[in-house]
Amino acid sequence: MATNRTFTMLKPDAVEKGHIGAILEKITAAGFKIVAMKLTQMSKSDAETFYAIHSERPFFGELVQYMTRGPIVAAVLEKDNAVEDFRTLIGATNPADAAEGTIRKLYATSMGENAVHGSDSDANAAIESAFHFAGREIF
Ligand code: IDP
Ligand code: MG
Repeated sequence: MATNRTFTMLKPDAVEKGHIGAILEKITAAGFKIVAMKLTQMSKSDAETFYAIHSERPFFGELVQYMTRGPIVAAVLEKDNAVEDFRTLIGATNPADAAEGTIRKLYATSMGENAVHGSDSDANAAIESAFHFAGREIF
């Protein structure tokens, strides 16, 4: 996958609160092009695999419970410098620390329920996109 792409999820809290449209508007207004997108729900084993890097962390069980409790929007986004620029757009993991105007500052509830995921590297963007999408679903 090209390195000008990143992977995102609008997490269950954002979907439950009806924030899909507002968040997608922020994303496209910031210059990201949507090249794959779907409403889906992760199983327990999906979430355990997706977040395997955090399996030893004390919040892992809570994270899996949260991420599987309802539908998410998964998407692949394209823009120059996509990974870094998207992390800037979403803001810090803890919304209390997130900059004004960022998606997490606007829509996240807490460190755990923080509305949106953004890949942290080009390599992880490719892995995470392939986890959620078949090649023919990415344009
Ligand atoms: P990131 O999403 O900003 O990259 P990570 O450290 O990779 O943050 O953590 C992955 C996800 O795990 C976070 O987005 C959040 O949903 C959850 N998480 C991280 N730290 C905590 C915590 O201390 N308590 C509960 N959930 C957490
Ligand atoms: Mg992360």
